[in-house]
Amino acid sequence: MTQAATSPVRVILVGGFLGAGKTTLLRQAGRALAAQGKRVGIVTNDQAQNLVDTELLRREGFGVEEVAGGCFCCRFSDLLGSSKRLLESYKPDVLLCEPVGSCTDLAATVLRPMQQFLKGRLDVAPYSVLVDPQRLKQMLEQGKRSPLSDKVLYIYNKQLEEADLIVLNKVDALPAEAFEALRKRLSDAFPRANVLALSALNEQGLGAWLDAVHMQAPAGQRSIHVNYDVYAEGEAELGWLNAAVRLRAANPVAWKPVALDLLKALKDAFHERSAEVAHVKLSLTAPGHALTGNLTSTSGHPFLMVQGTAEAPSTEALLILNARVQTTPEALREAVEATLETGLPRRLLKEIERLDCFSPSRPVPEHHVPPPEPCNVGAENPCGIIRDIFKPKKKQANA
Ligand SMILES: Nc1nc2c(ncn2[C@@H]2O[C@H](COP(=O)(O)OP(=O)(O)O)[C@@H](O)[C@H]2O)c(=O)[nH]1
Ligand SMILES: [Mg+2]
Repeated sequence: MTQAATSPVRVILVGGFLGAGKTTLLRQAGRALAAQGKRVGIVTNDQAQNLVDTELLRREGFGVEEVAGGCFCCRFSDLLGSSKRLLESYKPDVLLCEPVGSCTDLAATVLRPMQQFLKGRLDVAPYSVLVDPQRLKQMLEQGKRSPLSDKVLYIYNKQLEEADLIVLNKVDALPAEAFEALRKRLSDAFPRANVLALSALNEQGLGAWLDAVHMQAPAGQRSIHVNYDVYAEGEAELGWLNAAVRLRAANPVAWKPVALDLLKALKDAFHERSAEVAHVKLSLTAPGHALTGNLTSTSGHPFLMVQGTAEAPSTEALLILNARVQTTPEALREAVEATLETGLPRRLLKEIERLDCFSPSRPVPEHHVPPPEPCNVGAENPCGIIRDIFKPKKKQANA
């Protein structure tokens, strides 16, 4: 008996800078697809173990695999292994993938290799890159005083250059006029990409995005010029910390205020040290209780929130903390260790079960597949940073 041929599974990669809303979009898209009766597999990615996102998405009931210890491009074999495992054991109808938020050049190092190595089994969707409008607005308004360094902004720019779809997220977070002005600037600056507006959090525009990533359109075909020295230096300017801390108390504790106070204390600690937060994320889990907290900048009006269930107080919880902050690993570790002492109630006993702190090492992709048709995006400005891209183009001087 011959086996019926199965159609390839659509794989949807969602990139974009740290804190832009990738995991939120994957979660909401996963829920919407599951409501249509589809099985949703997800591959998450981090430079270290103990990723809050993985735990959060597993809690939702999706089939989740994690590629840890390096980004998708440097751990492509692991990504391939995880995707195959999900395809064979979980049998998803759709596969969603979230690369690390400081990565770029993914069309050449992840999307095209995936298409090549899993030909006939996976079908790569147009590549979406998410943008946080507040972060973008801050960069444009503050110019050279922008808290993120030029090399980090270089990565930010490269991420946008290679997008098939630029998704301006958090439409709920800005007045409509300001949001529309940003959307127009993105369209003008990146004319090759389709720019969509979305609120991943409240699902505004989610249907239109899902339609766009299910269209048969060119995916990951852009060739961009990436200067790997600048890219590596940009990533190295970000301190990365993942920690797992067991918290115990003699009497039951209500964990929500604990999570909120800890995030506030971390924000103050980074502010005092002039260290710009790219994204600090925490989860607190106790029996029947799961909270997630986020902080997506230090300066301006930091976006700080804690979501989750508030069940009966308990005497023990596991805190997982992921911090990506523009500072050295040593300074990051010092700030976090000090804040775990001062920002948590004194009556809590803290046991650090694991703490990894480093800055990402130079990206060395396993594969680099050129596009079918070469194009020269960024070649004229190989070290361009996001600010420059939005500057009005100078008229050519007459000779
Ligand atoms: N207001 C608002 N917040 C959002 C939206 N999407 C994500 N966020 C918040 O942005 C923060 C970072 O989101 P996350 O999905 O973890 O970002 P990631 O680092 O790109 O995966 C979280 O606090 C989210 O709740 C949105 O559409 N509107
Ligand atoms: Mg995430």
